[in-house]
Amino acid sequence: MLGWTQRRLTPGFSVPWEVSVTRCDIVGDWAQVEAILLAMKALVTGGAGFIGSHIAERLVRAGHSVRVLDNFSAGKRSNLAGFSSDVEVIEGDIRDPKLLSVAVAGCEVVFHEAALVSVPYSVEHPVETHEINIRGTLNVLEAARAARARRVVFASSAAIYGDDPTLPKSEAMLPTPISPYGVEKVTAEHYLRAYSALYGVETVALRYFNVFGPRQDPGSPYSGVISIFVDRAVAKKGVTIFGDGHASRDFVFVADVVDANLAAATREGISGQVFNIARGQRTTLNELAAMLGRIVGREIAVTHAAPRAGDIVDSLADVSRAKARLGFEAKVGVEEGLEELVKYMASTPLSS
Ligand code: UD2
Repeated sequence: MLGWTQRRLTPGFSVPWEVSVTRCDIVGDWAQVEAILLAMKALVTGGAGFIGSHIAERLVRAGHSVRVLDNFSAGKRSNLAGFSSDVEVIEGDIRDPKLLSVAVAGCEVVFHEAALVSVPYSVEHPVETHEINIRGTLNVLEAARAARARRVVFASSAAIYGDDPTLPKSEAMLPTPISPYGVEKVTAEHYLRAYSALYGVETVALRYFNVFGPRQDPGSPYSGVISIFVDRAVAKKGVTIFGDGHASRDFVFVADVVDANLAAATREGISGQVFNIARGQRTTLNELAAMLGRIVGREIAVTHAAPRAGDIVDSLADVSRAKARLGFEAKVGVEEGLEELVKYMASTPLSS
């Protein structure tokens, strides 16, 4: 494993992390020197989870130094397979401020993905999810402030929009969350903005819409609809659609969400801001089942059940702010992402 203060960009080319370009005696390749200067040390909280592990992997592949903090409640070591020797893994909880100060030490950017992500779970356990999603985020911000980290990029959620029927959802709308989870995410956003204004920690919040892709766990009743549908389709089973199937979501592929995170970590002049992260297109559940059928070459049997309590009907993001200020635009179409996910799920046995 590469040491924390020593990293290698190419075999045989290694420099101590702290070396500044004016002091370093690397001769020759300026592209390499530039890469060193642009490389960052990053902490990914929840870095063994679905989205966090994709962020960690992309950072590693781009030559950055990556530390992952995860309590492995939902995260899996198998999500780090393939690049685990290039990340430093700390097992622990964002509810532990002392551990966080160790985890953030020396990091320039923190990608804060750790959370209890289930809306229904937050409805059942609001005090527990408050502790993790609000107090835990405050702990991350405090650790970032103490460690003089440059920027915190936060995983917020479309849940902050609640059941406001206005479409598309724009960042200018007043948040009206209807679940503890939505309240927690918007509260955390307020903390981020305050930290940006008060303490000089740059902060950016990304409101994820319905993210899908490899490593999303299909195994719980709280799992994302696409992970459940693909898992069942690959196993040649039918799916259950809650409601008449006209409900729609703005699905966005996880690789695009990683792009958004990298832009949020590096763009200047966006501290204290929030951004919708989505494709800006709706797909209905019926369309999803039909698309999946085309991909697996077999019609998917659909059973309709009563709509899930608390579900919103339609979700669609206004993505113009992310495009204008982050330079972010989702590239992967829903069908293309589904194809990739089908291939992944067909070739990957479920692991715990
Ligand atoms: C997503 C996020 C959630 C929060 C919320 C904000 C996921 C997993 N959850 O919740 O964290 O950010 O957006 O609005 O991304 N459905 C079926 N059959 C199934 C499973 C689901 O029909 O087997 C339906 C479900 O009733 C809903 C739609 O699919 O109408 C999407 O459900 P979901 O759980 O994937 O995501 P959502 O939008 O409730």
